[in-house]
Amino acid sequence: MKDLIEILSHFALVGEVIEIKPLGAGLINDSYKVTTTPPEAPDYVLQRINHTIFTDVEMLQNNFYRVTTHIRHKLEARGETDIDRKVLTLIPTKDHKLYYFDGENYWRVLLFIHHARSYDTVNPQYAYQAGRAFGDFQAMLADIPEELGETIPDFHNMEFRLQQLHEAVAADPAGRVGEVRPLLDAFEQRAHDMCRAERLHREGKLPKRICHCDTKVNNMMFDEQGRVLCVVDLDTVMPSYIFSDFGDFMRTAANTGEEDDRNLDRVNFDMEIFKAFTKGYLETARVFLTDVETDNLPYAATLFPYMQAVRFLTDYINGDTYYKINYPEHNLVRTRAQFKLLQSAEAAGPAMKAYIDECLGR
Ligand code: GN1
Ligand code: MG
Repeated sequence: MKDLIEILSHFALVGEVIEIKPLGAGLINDSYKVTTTPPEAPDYVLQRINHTIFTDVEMLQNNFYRVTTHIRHKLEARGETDIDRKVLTLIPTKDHKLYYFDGENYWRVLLFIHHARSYDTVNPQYAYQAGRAFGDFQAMLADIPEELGETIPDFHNMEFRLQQLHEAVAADPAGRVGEVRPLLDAFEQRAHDMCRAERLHREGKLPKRICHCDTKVNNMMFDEQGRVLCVVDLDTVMPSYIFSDFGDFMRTAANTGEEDDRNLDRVNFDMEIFKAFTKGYLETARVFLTDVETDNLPYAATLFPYMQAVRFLTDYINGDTYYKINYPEHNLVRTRAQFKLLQSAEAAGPAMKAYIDECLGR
């Protein structure tokens, strides 16, 4: 607490800090809620940036600043009110920098959004709203003037993720490859088809756009009336295929079980959530989407459970060096749950296509 206060003293805060407590359950950064006095003074979120994952903190924070400033201007132009709750606000340091480096760690401060909450599961009504919000997020960023950097190069590049898996298997540093052979075989069978996005991109048929790239359902804030306020967790906002945002939302929200469910019977692809999100997403995003993009939305819904399964399994084989784990086989349990979700999404492919055609009136 004392150290955190020292860190906060470098930022241009209003009010005096009276409480700092851990916030949220992200797998990557550490976050704290910072309460200040007097009560009218804003509260903040202090975050320690995981710079082993986001190695270029300068680029990360520049992207963050550009994206939030661009969205803020769009909201102002639309005449929106209460804008501080509808887009994240970075608080600079006293020497006008976007982060503070204490010699060991990188820190940033954001304005805390009051009376907002996120959910780990959503009903169709919320999914519809989230679809509209993520489509709108992409639409607002479609004309951002500067080129954004890739904060994690090849983040959602399926060919690259498979290559990482192959390297892990070849090295087998934790001696775990033997026990996961059947999973590896199942992943190999699908590898070619799952790399379709990279092929389409190379053929010039699929653009990269500014995407959120971590559209987990809990990265969306709702107000007390259940209306979407804003999208949070902007570290991975970067150029990608729109499949990233569509697919990762489905992966997390359209799963009837948990991301790390041990009971695979609970894990299934929920078509009601798919329909609700897709309807909202197409309403705000169809103005800029191409046919190749819309035709491949069912593929995106399978790509992300697959990619996440590959990433979890790679980390398991590497001896759990990337994701925070709660018990030794956690990454393997996560892998199996994502694989089950993939199989369920694959089975729903024709129904997904039919629904998209219906939405687009074709
Ligand atoms: C990580 O930290 P969190 O939970 O928002 C990861 C995502 C994964 C997700 C899996 C930078 O996100 O890509 O989909 O875990 N973020 C990074 O739960 O790797
Ligand atoms: Mg998150």
